[in-house]
Amino acid sequence: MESSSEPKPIITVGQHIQESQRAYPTATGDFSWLLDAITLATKIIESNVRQAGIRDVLGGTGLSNVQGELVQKLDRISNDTIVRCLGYRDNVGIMVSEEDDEPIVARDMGERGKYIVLFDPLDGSSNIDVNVSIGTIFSIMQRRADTPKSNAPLSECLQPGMNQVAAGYVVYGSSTVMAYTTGDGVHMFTLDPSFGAYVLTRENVKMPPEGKMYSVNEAYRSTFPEGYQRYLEWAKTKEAGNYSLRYIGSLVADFHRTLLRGGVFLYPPTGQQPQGKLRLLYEANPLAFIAEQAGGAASDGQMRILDKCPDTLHQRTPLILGSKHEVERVLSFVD
Ligand code: AHM
Ligand code: MG
Repeated sequence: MESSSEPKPIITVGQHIQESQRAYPTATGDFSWLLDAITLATKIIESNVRQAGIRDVLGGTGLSNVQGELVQKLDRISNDTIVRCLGYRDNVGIMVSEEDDEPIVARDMGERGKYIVLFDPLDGSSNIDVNVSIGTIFSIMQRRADTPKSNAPLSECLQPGMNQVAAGYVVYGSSTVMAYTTGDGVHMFTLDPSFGAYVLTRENVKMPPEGKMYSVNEAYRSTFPEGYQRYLEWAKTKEAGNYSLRYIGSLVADFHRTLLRGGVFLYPPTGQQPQGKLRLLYEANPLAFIAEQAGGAASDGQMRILDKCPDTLHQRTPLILGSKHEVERVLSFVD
C-alpha cells in the first residue's frame, strides 16, 4: 500500500544548528562547534542520571557551593563534565558555573576564545535522589572587546541577558529533551537513547499566550510581598476560573511544562530570600530568552529580566516567567 505522506526527515541538533548558521554568510562554524560540546556534555550527564541508583553517584559530597547549598555528587560530576567538554573547544574563552565561585578562564581573548558560556550544570539537584526530573541550563554570550583587561574576566561576564547569542536547556525527564534558541525561534530535540542522538521533534515552539496553571512554592506564601499574595488569592476565585497549581520544584521541568502548556512560573522574594532564589545569569536569563523567543515573557516584578544589568556573578532575582498574558496578569497585582 502506498503511503500518502512523504516520510518525515530525521534532523539532529547538530544538523539543525549548522543549517541555521548557513543563513549567516559570515558564520565560521565556531558556534556549531561550541553547541556540539554542550550537546556531548548533556549526553554524558544524562547517562549518569539514568544510572544514578546503580552507580555510586547519589547523595551529597559533604561540601557546600558558593551559595551555601549542599553539593550533590551528580552536581559535581555534571559540572566537571561540562568544563571538560567545553574547555577543549578553542572558541570558549570563559565559563561560569553555578558550582564555581569565580569564572573559569579557558583562554585569553584574541582570535579564539570569543564566547562566554554560563551554566547551571544540574538544576533541581535536591530532587536527584527521589527520581524527579532535573535539568541543565546554559547561556552563551560574546566577550566584549572593549573591556579593560584589568577588570576581566568578571566584568566581561556581567552583561545583561539581552546580549545572549544563544540559550538552552536539557530536561532529564521521562525522556530527555533539549530546547535551544539562537534568537531565531525555539527548537526542541528528543534524545534517542538507542543511537545517542538528539532528533528534532518540535520546530519553532510557541508558548500559549494564556494557560490556567500557576507554579509556585506556596509554602512561602505568607512571606511573599503583598501583590503576589493577592494574585494567589485571586487565582483561586470563581472570577479567575479554574486555575490549577503545578509545582515540581525543578525549574527546568516547571518551565518546560509552562512552555508547552502555558501558564506562569513564580519565584517571588521570600522572607528567607529577599532577592528570590533563582540566579540571574544562568537560570533566569536563558529561560527568559527562550520564553520571549516562544512569545512569552519574563519579569522580576519591576522590569524585564533581559534588561537587568548584573552586579555580581551569582546574583539572585525574583522571577515571573511564562505565557505573555499570565505574566501581565501577575504584574497587574505586583506593580
Ligand atoms: P538549585 O539550582 O540549587 O537546584 O536550586 C534551584 C531550584 C530550582 O530548580 C527550583 O525552581 C527551586 O530551586 C525550588 O526551590 P524551593 O525548594 O525553594 O521551592
Ligand atoms: Mg539551579
